[in-house]
Amino acid sequence: MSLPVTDIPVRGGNITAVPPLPDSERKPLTKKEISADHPTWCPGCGDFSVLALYFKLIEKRKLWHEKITTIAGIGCSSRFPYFVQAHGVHYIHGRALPFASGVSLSRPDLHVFVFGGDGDAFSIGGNHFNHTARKNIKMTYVVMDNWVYGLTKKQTSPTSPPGFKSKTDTWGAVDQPINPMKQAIAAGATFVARTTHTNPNHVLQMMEAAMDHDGFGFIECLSECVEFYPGAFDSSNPRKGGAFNLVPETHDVTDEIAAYKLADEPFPGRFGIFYKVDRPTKNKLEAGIDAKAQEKVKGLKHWQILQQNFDRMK
Ligand SMILES: Cc1ncc(C[n+]2csc(CCOP(=O)(O)OP(=O)(O)O)c2C)c(N)n1
Ligand code: SF4
Ligand SMILES: [Mg+2]
Repeated sequence: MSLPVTDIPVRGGNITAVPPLPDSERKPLTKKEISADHPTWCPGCGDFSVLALYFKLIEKRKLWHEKITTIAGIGCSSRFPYFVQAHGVHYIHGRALPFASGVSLSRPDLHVFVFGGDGDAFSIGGNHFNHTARKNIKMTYVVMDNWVYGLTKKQTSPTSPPGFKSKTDTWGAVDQPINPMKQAIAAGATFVARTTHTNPNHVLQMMEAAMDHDGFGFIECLSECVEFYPGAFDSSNPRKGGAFNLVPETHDVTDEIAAYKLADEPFPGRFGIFYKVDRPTKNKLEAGIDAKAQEKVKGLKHWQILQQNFDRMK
């Protein structure tokens, strides 16, 4: 559906908004049109492949600039939005999800993609992860898990395995690591999947499935930090003598306990969708409240209702 040509008043005159072509006539964005700055990641970093697959997703699914937003916190992986020529935010460390929640709830027409690292997601942002998951706010969250803080040059992360030697654990990590899959399921995420940067087709498949899910879609994507944790995921990579085992076809994705059991398998474990259930999103629940309130205020605009409330407080 094309919009009418409109004049938008600006200082010094009007500008004419040209109506967009109908979706059916628009061409998918090309990589050239969606890539921004040259990524500053180390050569060989796993994050490159995740970015390349995001571009592929945008092209394949005909996602145009005005339909999506790309949000991240802080970290090497969180530099993501810099490299995407689209609306996006490089936000505060660990706070990408609350920001993304605001965007998702206020702009249900957008698809919100969030990218970040294991530290950003489970350390400083751990609290936000749990709450965004339980609220089932519609978005796709890809955690590029490299088992280390890359940007700050090798500290232990919440997913680093015991014994990992880093600047914060010179004798080797002693703490029990977080299992991102179990964490996501327990927190109430309604879509939980696992993939690895060394299998591009699988990454794309998981991103598409998460995007199509109506709710909080979480993907743990193993993404090697070749600088500070080289070889971490070799045992999951058939090209390095490892094993890439898919979730068994018989697995029931709505069975929470079965999903837990899959998540409990020792590394390299399984890849694919562990858990997927339908539960109303906060977006839908709030829209319902809003619609009921609208009936009472007889078509007032949101800002007018706010104004009324402020006036009452005077
Ligand atoms: C409030 C705050 N605390 C600490 C930092 C320092 N810091 C920046 S990135 C980061 C960890 C990044 O690790 P991760 O999220 O795993 O991303 P990676 O670099 O590994 O992709 C830390 C501790 C910061 N920028 N802001
Ligand atoms: S430090 Fe590690 S995570 Fe960061 S860009 Fe380099 S390889 Fe990637
Ligand atoms: Mg990391």
